[in-house]
Formats: sequence, structure tokens, C-alpha cells
Amino acid sequence: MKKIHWMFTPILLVLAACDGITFPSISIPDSSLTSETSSEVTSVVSSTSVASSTQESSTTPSSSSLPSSSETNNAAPFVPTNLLYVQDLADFWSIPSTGNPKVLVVPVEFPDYIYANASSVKANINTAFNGAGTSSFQSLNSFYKTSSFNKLDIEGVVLDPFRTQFQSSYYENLTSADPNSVIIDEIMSFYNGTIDFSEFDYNSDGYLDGIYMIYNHPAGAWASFWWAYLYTYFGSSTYDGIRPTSYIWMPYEFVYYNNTIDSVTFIHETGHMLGLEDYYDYAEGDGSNNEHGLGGADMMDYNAGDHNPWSKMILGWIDPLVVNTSMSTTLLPYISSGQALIITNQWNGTLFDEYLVAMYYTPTGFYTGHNDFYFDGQPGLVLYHVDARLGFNNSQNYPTMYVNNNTDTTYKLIKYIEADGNNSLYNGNPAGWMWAADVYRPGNIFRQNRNANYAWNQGSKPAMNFTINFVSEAANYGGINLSILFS
Ligand SMILES: [Ca+2]
Ligand SMILES: [Ca+2]
Ligand SMILES: [Ca+2]
Ligand SMILES: [Ca+2]
Repeated sequence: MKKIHWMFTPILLVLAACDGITFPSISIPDSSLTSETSSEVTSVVSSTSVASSTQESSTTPSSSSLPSSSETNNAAPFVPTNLLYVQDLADFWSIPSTGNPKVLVVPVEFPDYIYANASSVKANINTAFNGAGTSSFQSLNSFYKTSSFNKLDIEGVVLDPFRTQFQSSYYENLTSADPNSVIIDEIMSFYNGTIDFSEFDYNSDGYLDGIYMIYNHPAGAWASFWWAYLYTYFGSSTYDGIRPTSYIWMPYEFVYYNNTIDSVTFIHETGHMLGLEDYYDYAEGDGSNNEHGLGGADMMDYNAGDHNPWSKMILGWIDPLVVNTSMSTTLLPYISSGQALIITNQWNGTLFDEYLVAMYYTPTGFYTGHNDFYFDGQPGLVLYHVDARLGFNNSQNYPTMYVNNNTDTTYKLIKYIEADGNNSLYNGNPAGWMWAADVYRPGNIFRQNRNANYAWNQGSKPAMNFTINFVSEAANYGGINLSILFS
């Protein structure tokens, strides 16, 4: 399989939601999109079998008894092997999704904008990247360790403030070259004598895993040079044989303000560097009838909570539990167990396909404190409809390697299936958010008394022929019992 490589649209950063603010209106520069096939061939599917410990209890109800049914027999979900993950498909995701990569973190100052207190700047940035997690704060490192179930341990190596060669206006007005790439070259050249950049290529692919530049200059207008964005290096240099690629450019005032250190934006943007797309609608109001994405309820939507189970599946952090025959089964809270079902009547052996994902949502762990976004804190069964078929989509607003995106395609890459079936996320008043009624509760049966006529996007796929019966929920978030029946 050939990997895909392209120069993608700069991703403008979504800032952390401090209160119930509405979605930003987003305008983005013209994309310079190129597609090429790389000679790099993915010949080996990762042979690492993801630890099965979290799945061992999946067929064992914790405290409630399963309904006995002759139809369900002793069938249990299975864990597929030899899955391709997102980083096996394309080489533009720079940070490896597992292991112990190190990324470069550079406070950037200008001769006309010098950091007044370099040591506290460095300390604050270090806390944002590497600080210990608490009940109210997660650093980039602590978030990803927990979110990945300890499969990913990113270290941010924070350098001393780097002073550019020219005044800030030089870069702001530079048109003969990409100014961010020019600054990257200044940084890399300056440190080349003292840093072995090959230590910042954990996956040994010849690309720098990541560089974050936190600059000392007032933020400007959305999408201006003095904004925050994720983009790719346009230079041609290599250092210690390593070529820069993805970078993040962000003003210090977005990292530290009101005596508060914000790592959430780094966490979201690092999601992109790992291989995840935005799940909010990048072009609201474009008439695509595809607005509001995941209603804020995702780390890649409104920087809230955690990454959803499909994201963790394609990063290789959790094993999918595939259900394609009638059975009763249980799910422990997703946030702590990582358990999630793939339900389909046509399993094709790949995550890059159309299917449903089911998880037990509880307002605990990283979901704590995000009830505004996540279903008013209502625990229960949450269903996603994933349509991650591969196929280069040269969308003007959100180019992607999938057939669908969450911005301007008729079908979505990933959406919620609301339990109340009224499509309030898209049509409700107010639209744009997920509510308690969107979570399935005991007695709710998908495709019987809820969403009775739900269907696959693909007409060519064998018709959806199953129901998902939410039978019962154990006390104290002990687990939920489901009965999935195929006709
Ligand atoms: Ca060097
Ligand atoms: Ca690399
Ligand atoms: Ca749209
Ligand atoms: Ca609804």
C-alpha cells in the first residue's frame, strides 16, 4: 500500500472554551494542496498486539446478570488482528502515536519583543507540556499518557528562548519565503551544533516528529501571521539528516493568561499531529447541511473531554470489540476501560470503513467538568456512526484522505446517533450541542423504539439488520448490559 503525502491546509487552532461560547466562525486561506504518491511503502502492518487486558472483562458482566437468550448463545465480541492504523496509511502525521517521542518546544522572541522573564516563561511552557496531572489540570504529557492507556508518552523538550535574527515586522511582511519555515531554519541552524536532531525522530522516518514555536508578540486577527496554527515546513534543509515537517506556531498569550496555564490547545493540535481530523464543522453555514460536527463533545471538536473511541482505535490505543452476530454483552465505562464496540453486519477487517461504534459514557475521568458539552452529564449508551471509507476528498474547506469529513460532505466521517432521534444537534433550538436525551437509557432499543429506520450511508452495503437493546445499567457506573440481535 502506498502512503499518501500532501501539503495540507493550515489548521487554525481552536482555543479552549472558557465558558459556553459559540463556535468560532472560521475562514481559512486558500489551500495549496498537492497530492503525490510516496515511494514509501507500508509493507508491514504493526505486529504489536494491543494488550488485551482491558478486554478480558468485556464478556463478564460486573454486577448485573445478563439476559439469557437462546438466540445469543455464548457469542462474544472478537478483537480483530492485523489492523491498519491511521499512521500506516499516510506519512504526514509527524508524531508517532505510541512510544516515547520527544518534541522540540521553542519560546521564540524578536529583537523588538523580548521575553521579560525568560525563566518563568520556560517554566510555564514546561508545565503545559510535561507537568503532572491533577484533578483540574492535565499537561500534554499527562493527558496523552492517560488517554492512550500509557501507550504514548510525549516529552516536550523546552529550549531557552530563541531570539530571531530580524525584527518581528520582517517576518510579518516576508513574501519571498514562508516566514515560519525561515524561523524554523534559524532555530535548527542555531542549535545544530549542540542538539542531535535525530533524537527527535523517534520513528526514524527522517522527519522531525514535531516542533512547537511559542512566540512573544501580541496575537493578531484570526488567520493572520500573528495567530496560532498548525502547518508544514516549506524549506528544503535537513539537520542531522532530519527534515522538519509539522509545526505549531502560537502566541505565548494563548498558553499563559490570567495566571493560568493552558495546555488544552496543545492537546487538540497534537491530536492532528498524531493523525486525527477536526470533528467540528470547519465551514459552518456553507449550506452543506453538515453543521455542528460532534456538538462540541470531543477533544477534536471543542477541546473538551477526551478522544472518542474511534480516534483511539485508529491510533492503536484501544482494541475494537467487533459485534457482527447476535449476542449479549457488557460495556464498562469507556473513559476508564477503553472498551468500545464496533457493530456491523458487514465487517471487512478494516477500521477504515462504515460501521457503528458503541460506548458507555459516564461523566467521570476526563469527562468530569464537561457536562455542558457531554450530554448534560447523563450516563448511558452513546452511539456513533463512523463512515471512514478511504478516498481522497479534495474538499476546498477540509481536504482529507477519507471520502467524508465533518465539514462539507453529505455524510459525516463521524457523527452521533441521537437516542431521541430528533436530530436536535443539527435542527434543534439551540442547535449545535448534545443533550441528555441523546444518550440511550435502559429500555431504549436502537432500530426498534429509537431510530427505527436507521440505515447505512452506502446503498451497496447489506441493509442494516440489527437492533441494539440497552437492557440494564449496574449501579455506580458498574457497567451496562446490551443485547444485540441480528435478523
Ligand atoms: Ca546537530
Ligand atoms: Ca519522525
Ligand atoms: Ca459545513
Ligand atoms: Ca436530540
